[in-house]
Amino acid sequence: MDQRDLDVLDEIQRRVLWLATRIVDAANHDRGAGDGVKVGGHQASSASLVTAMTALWFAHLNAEDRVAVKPHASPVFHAIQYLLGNLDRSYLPRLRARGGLQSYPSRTKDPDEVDFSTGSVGLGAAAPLFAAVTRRYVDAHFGARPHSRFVALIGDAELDEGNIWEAVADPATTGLGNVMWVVDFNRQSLDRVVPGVRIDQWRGQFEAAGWHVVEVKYGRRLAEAYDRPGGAALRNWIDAMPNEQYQSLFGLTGPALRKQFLDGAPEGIAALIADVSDADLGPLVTDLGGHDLAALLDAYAQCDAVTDRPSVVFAYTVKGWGLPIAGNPRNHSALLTSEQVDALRAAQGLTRDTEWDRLDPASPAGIRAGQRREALSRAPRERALGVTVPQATNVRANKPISTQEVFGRVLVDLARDPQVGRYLVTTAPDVATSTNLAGFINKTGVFAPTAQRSWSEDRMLRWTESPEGQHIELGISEMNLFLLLGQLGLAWDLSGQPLLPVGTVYDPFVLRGLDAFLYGTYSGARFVVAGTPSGVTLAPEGGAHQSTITASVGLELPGVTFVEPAYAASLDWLLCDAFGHMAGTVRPTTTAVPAEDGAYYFRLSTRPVDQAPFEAARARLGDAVLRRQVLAGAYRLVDAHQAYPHLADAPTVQLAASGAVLPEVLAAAAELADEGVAAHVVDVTSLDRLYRAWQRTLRQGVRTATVPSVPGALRSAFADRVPVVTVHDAASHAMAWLGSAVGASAVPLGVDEFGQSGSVHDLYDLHDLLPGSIVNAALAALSLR
Ligand SMILES: Cc1ncc(C[n+]2csc(CCOP(=O)(O)OP(=O)(O)O)c2C)c(N)n1
Ligand SMILES: [Mg+2]
Repeated sequence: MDQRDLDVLDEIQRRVLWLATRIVDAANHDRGAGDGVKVGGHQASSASLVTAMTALWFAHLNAEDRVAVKPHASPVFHAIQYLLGNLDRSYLPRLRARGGLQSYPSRTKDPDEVDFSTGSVGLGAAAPLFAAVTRRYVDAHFGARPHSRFVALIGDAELDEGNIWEAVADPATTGLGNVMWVVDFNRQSLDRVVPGVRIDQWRGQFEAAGWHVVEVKYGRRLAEAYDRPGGAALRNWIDAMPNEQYQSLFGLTGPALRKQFLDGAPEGIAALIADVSDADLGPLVTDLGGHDLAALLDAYAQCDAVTDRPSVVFAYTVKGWGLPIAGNPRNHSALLTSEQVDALRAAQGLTRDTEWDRLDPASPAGIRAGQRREALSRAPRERALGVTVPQATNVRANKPISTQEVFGRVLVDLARDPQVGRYLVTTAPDVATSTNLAGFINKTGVFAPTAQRSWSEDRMLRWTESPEGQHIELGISEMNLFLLLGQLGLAWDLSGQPLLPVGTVYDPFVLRGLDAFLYGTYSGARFVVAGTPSGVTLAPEGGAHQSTITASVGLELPGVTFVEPAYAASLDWLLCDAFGHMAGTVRPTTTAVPAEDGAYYFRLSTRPVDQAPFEAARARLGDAVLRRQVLAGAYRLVDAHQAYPHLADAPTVQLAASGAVLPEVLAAAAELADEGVAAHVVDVTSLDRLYRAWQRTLRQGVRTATVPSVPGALRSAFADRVPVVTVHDAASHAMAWLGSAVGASAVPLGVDEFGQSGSVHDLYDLHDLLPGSIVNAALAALSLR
């Protein structure tokens, strides 16, 4: 790239800086009087990345490359998309407005094409690494895709997030030469100038994990000064200076700047800068490489040349570069005053009439933008897999069996399916065998970029590692699990191949990965995750492994369908249906279930459960009706009036339960019958679908001021206005709403304390989940009426 090209890029980056700054300014100052809540936006954090991002989009990236943008640099991203012609001008004054540009880049909400959502720092940063893991898998299984580079633009304080290092350290992410992280190394976080010089520690951590590290520390002015006689001493002094002192220079000029710069400096430094004028001193000593286009492009090229491992570029930058707030320790959410914005506009040669203009298409900068727009345009990608997933597998259970075991068997059976099998990919954070993925692993093998020799023979588990394997094993990091699931679930877009990803995790540790779970679903990823075993039913495992709030988490997470079946056939149907939704090919029999587009969370158990009651319900309702109700979220497992005709006129209750506690609930119903109370038993297979159905009709009523109807899923399983006992191996709160939904009093039973070790019976006793307690709860519900 010659000087003329660099000058064009420099002109472009000045415009990017202006637009990014003005986008935030307009959000705060141009829109009508607000509601007292600050609008916000990050002019300083944006300015910091202007050079690195201009170099990427206007000189370095190819159409197939994918980039995660530091959340608070979203104005820079949108400014660039606007200059490229990919964003309508009407959006520019609408940062942080409803339907406008999102505060942080969003795949699903922004009007221009965002590759990775970001916002929760650390997660978006790691996402491209897992997208590259996914690409390596896709290339090995489905043929090489056009080459992509996966880039992350990361704030330096993001490196304080542990998930970054979990991702870097995992063997599954090694050797990915198509990954480049660019660290916006401005030495400032939100609150402060970060103390100490941390680069040596970070460099060591990356290198220990096998990464290629590049530092872009100084710009050309300083590089030239270092080449002069005595330059080495100057460099040593700047290198050794504490961050806080260095950052303080940005706010100073003239003799004050010189004095501060020399404070603590060794003998001779003053003489070295004696011939630098006061006016030139600031630009000289703050001349950092992260604002030197040529130095950055050179660093990117160095990363391209290293193809056997990921690269990280430490780009030394100035937070607030080019703005009056540069380097100010309190600049994180500082906004320029209107006068300062006016001055910046004037310095750009722009007026109020021309301030939002694109680059003149006839100018060299405008021509470059036009060329880059073409070079970066991509063909649309297909989301649907387009294969037919069966409604059920061949898995049969004729003895007591746990849902965890059925889950493993269904996956093995689907792995044999000629259409579906090859798209399945499983992953687990070191719990594959203890969550029943062994059968699948035996059948399909473990994924490794190159075939590995197996050193031990184990007939129960053949751990064969090769590029054909369909299980990706992770170290114990639930963050990594959900980050990988999220990226496998976006493979249709980021790697041009839809997949059917499945992850397993001990249910309590869903919470450990929760922010990454949310990240994946916020990004619109489709995957299945099984939390197993769950609740206190994993009894001897004890309190530290018992999950109680996960049912509520599953119920409440948007973009996630939460299911908790108890019986083998219902799990089989639900899992096949989930894959059908993910493949984009759900058949008409499941129209009772509204359109779902996202992830599925199966909460499972290791408790073997007798299947006979389910078969009795199947005989009573018929296969088709039962399946439809199971998918809709609930069915009547026992109809008291059919089971106990002599109780036709007796007081009636309904016992609603999910998952492993159903045997106790059935026993309670039998006891109640002995006491002359008719108790229906409702198996709630998906609390989530049921709740959504209820909410839909309620909201419809609220919005249209009409009387809400009772949704079909509730009507077919529950009796209207009949008292309810809910029984759940989870916080009692999750099911408590069912009382209002059926219009009757309710007594919710569940686990609301930390648990301890014991047998299932011991723990059910401790938490009032035994039949005797359920009977008493039913009598209480009847008397509350
Ligand atoms: C998980 C999480 N915690 C906290 C925040 C709030 N936050 C946003 S930016 C930021 C500081 C980031 O500093 P750095 O990464 O160095 O970015 P800079 O603005 O300096 O470029 C913080 C604490 C967040 N967005 N996400
Ligand atoms: Mg920073």
